Amino acid sequence: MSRFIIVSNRLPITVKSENGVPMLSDSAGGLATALKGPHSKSDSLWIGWPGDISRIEKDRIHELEGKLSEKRFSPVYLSSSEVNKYYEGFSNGVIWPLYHYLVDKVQRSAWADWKAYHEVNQKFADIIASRSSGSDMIWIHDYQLSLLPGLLRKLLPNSKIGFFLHIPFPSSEVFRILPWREEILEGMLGSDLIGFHTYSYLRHFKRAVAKILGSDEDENSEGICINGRNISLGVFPIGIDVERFSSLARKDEVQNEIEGIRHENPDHKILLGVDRLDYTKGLIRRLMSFERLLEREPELRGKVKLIQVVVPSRTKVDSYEHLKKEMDELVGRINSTYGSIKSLPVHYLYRGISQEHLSALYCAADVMLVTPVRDGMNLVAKEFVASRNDENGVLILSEFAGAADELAEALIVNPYDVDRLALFMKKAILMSENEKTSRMKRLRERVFNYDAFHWTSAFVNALEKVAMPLANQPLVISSPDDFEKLFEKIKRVPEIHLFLDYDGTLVPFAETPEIAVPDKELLEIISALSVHHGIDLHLVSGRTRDTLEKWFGHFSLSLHAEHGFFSKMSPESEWIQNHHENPAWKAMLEKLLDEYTLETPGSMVERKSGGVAWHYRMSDPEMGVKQARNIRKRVDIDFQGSKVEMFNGEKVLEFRAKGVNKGAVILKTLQKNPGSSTCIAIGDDRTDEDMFAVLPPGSIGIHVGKKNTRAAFRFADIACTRLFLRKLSEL
Ligand code: GDG
Repeated sequence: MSRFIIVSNRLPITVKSENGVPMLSDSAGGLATALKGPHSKSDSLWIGWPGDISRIEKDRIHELEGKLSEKRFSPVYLSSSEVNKYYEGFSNGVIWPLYHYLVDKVQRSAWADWKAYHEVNQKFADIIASRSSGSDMIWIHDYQLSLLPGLLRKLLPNSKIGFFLHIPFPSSEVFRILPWREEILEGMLGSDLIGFHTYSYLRHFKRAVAKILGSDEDENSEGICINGRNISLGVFPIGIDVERFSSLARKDEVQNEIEGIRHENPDHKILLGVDRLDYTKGLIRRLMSFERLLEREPELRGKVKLIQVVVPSRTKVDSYEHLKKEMDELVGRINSTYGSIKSLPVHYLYRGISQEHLSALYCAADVMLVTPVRDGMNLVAKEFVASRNDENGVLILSEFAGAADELAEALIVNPYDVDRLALFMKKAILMSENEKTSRMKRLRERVFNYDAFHWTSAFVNALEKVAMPLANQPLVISSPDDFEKLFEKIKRVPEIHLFLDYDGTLVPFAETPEIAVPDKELLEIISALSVHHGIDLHLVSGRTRDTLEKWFGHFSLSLHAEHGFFSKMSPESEWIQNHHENPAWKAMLEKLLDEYTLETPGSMVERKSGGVAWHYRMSDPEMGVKQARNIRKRVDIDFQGSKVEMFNGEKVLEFRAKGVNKGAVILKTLQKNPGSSTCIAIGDDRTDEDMFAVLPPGSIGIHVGKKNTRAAFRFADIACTRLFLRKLSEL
């Protein structure tokens, strides 16, 4: 029976030991809250690390497991070395700073923890696979587990896998710093659906895939097509449990505490910050702005105070220890300069506080400061809004927090601009009651409508809808055993017509077409096939006659140049032109393509007799795709009625006379050889699909690579094609 499985680095509980007896307490984090609903309502399983259990006595572990299992939690135990390397090291020392654009905070020593990161992701994959029915819906969370979808896909090909990234996905310019960028992207792409908080994170991801893995960037599509699979991408901004925060704020105990906070300095305006100690949170710049406010606005001195709660975290890491020291010094400087015997401008609490206390602070604040230099979403901003049943209070929100995309009625600031942030603090303090209420009303509407439960159901519904993987997918052929099965099909046939594409099928793509010269190994394979009595060999390429002649003219085979515009059936015969249209459009088209080539660095025009091609392999991928689209639009209009056909190849836009295509080459061959109709066609791009489309029954179509195809079989790469052809020549 299939189930819903949630996977996160940490289980949403804390394990404590009371005299060696394991005790569980629920954690109130954002993720735990958001997923509490679906986890309690369904028969789901939640898999993750239960935290440090070293204090639990060995013979009590089964008791712990019983308690976990009652809550449908399934533990992944991690050793202290695994926690140090996978979690503290690679996740928090490399990915965390890099994805938050803080490249100088990347810990050089944690670079070496990649191996442990990979191993722990594999450990999660093995444990999930052992607990899965094989067709479950699995929702994986966050950057600690970015390899997991890919590893799991190999073990559970029929499961639906969703992945949500809770932190930003950075610009591809920053992401590509990572030496393991391919592995991380391929890991995430094992999913069927990948969710992000904002559209810009999604764009960055798509761009990184195009740039690093070389997929075509299709702006019109919401997803990515790679490895023969479609992966959906979506924007799902996380919400909070609004009712919990709103009702907490109404509790008597909280109301009393609000009175207490206000009573302490009744004429003071309160600015509030609540953050985990982290360099992403913009704490130093926030304090500097507050200092600037006091420096520039003497009349506010003694009338404003900043309450800053900082929750200790990652205390053993140098950069965090340094940040703590900087904070202490800055708070000391501000308080000693602007404080008085009666009051201090900064109230700095370096500890976690209770939910009730937090709620009281949210309600007592005149201004909430959420000014991270980078933050995936930031839940504090939403919790503040949900707590303000009085529709009062001003939210100052960094434009670099994901929440800024949703909470437009906040005062949106650049946290790096210390002067301006100080000005915004003043603006917020002096804001009229009317303006505060009207802004807060709108903020509350948004936060209440898109709450935690909306977030969960939006993601789960989208995951339910994504196409089931592997239906109608070509069979992957990878080993000599697999070849044997194919050979069984053709062994009894007297003659095989073998149609081979060249670029991307027999040789890898080179930066420019002229570099992709056949190597010694390939020439040996072609030579062996060409002398085989049972094989009628055809090379069907988009290349020109001259090139094919130069490289393969001396072999006993048929050459088809420019997608079949010209053919040469043997070394002795002449080239024949299969189509007799005079391409009147060609000169005009070449002129147009020359113009685009000038505007598009890295692009080039390839002139052929029957057509022309515009290559953009070497261009910036986004620009190349955009310019190709512009060219298509121009051609659609300017060449209406011309007998020109255009299509996208592998980073190339091809133009040729209508009716010329590789499929026509196969049809002509079969016409000449009625009765013996077994064909093998091997190719990698869109032009080869024309061959697969016309293959008669009993034939074999093989796509090389990772694209969607109508071929029934797939080779992973060129090495596989070559191995197959070598074995075929030995039959
Ligand atoms: C990741 C992303 C994204 C803080 N101090 C106290 C306290 N808190 C609670 C807040 C809030 C949470 O911690 C912090 O919110 P974040 O948004 O930073 O959440 P994280 O899970 O740390 O971070 C982030 C989030 O995932 C969700 O996708 O928004 O961008 O980095 O809930 O209330 N709670 C209590 N005492 C405190 O002193 N009780």
